[in-house]
Amino acid sequence: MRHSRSTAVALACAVALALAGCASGSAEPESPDVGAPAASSAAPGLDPSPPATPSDVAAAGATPLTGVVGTDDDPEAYAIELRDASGTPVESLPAGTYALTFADRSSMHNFRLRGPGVDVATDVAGSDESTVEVTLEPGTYEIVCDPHSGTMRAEIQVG
Ligand SMILES: [Cu+2]
Repeated sequence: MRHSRSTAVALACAVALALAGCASGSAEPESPDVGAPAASSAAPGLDPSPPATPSDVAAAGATPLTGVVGTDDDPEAYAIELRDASGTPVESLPAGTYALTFADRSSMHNFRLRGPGVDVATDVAGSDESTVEVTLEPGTYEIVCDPHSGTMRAEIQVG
């Protein structure tokens, strides 16, 4: 009994030493080379998806549009507009790719743009000032606030 137990302990130590020696032997030369690229490749892999998309879209040259609910003075006002880069409300647009930035600072309205190939919207609750890329095709699009679609609605003609 004693004999076999001490043999097992000795074996375990030998295995542990062998593993430790093996690990440190291979880790020393490889850890600087392998560790650095793994860390730096993980960061760019995570970065592009969440925040980079909106700003990259705007920087890519797509024509900017702003989807506004409420008014500049009162975010809860019953108004909805699609504005061009100069702030002018638009009712018609040439077909093309646009960077639509939401200006939804209302807790009871949302902004939805819907039409051929496009259906983007903010949440009713909370603010959303993010940017999405939309490609508008010839046809009729609508901007609408879902909870107040009877009054907060307008059509945009794309040609
Ligand atoms: Cu509304």
